[in-house]
Amino acid sequence: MNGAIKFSAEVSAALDAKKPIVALESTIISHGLPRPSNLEVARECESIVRGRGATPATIALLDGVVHIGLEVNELEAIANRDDISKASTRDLAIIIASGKSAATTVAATAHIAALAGIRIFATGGLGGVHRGANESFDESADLTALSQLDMTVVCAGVKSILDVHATLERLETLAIGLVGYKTRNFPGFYLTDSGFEIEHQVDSANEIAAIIKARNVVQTSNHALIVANPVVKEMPKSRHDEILKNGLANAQRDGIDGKYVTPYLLEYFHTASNGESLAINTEIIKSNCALAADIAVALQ
Ligand code: PSU
Ligand code: MN
Repeated sequence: MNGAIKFSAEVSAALDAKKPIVALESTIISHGLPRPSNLEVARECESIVRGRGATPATIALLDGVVHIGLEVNELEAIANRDDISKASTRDLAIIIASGKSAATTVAATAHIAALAGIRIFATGGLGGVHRGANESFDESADLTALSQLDMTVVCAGVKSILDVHATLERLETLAIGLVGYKTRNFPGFYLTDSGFEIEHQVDSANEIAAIIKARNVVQTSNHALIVANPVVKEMPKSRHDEILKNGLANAQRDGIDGKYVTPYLLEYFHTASNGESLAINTEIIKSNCALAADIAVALQ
């Protein structure tokens, strides 16, 4: 690829040797977690992936260059610099051409990972259909991106700030595959169970690897596969629902919309729960990184 794309030494070596690689997104670092936890979690995620025999490829844009795999100072920049915007797929070329910097969402990260031939991706919770989307039309570009990419995404379902039922319907329409990891209850990010069922349960990384191979045989791999991995220790539902209600009301009061809604609500959760949601979010990401690495290794 050309000069607008740079691989880290580690990712470049792994690609050459055809070793298992896991893509990691950066919006969660810049806009989903507060400093200084964001950098700590980003580093831990990378080391979890390495510890299970795969190579982490954290993806972001720095000063007009797409980075696939970040060096130590680059990961710090994504966590700590104030000029890191939030880029979805449509923003990529604009950020590159203007020499700016941005963290990549699930949509943008999956797009770049697929370009590089990376097929496994770990995140926290997917974007989806927002509550009130029938009026606001706010549906994450994560869904459209995943409807057209060969990617297996490990996540704790979709964020509980969303309209989960509408999001599940959209996943079906968009032919995005969905399996529950050791569960048939669709996880709700901070909650282990969103209240909706999943048809298919898998119980091991090997089973998921077999599905990925079968996707190639029947050529459904041009749409993503979601592996929904529930968090072990959830937030008490009554507290969750209370915080969410207040967060949504505050967002409306403050006129928050578009790409700012999700970071606003996550930040609201972290503050209002006195860090409880932060601890859960951290567990979610770490556990998803571990499973994604196991899948990448099982695929070899
Ligand atoms: N998962 C998390 N924290 C996050 C995100 C996911 O635990 O911050 C990010 C992802 O980058 C996802 C984005 O793509 O939130 C969704 O934003 P939106 O709803 O604006 O599409
Ligand atoms: Mn949106």
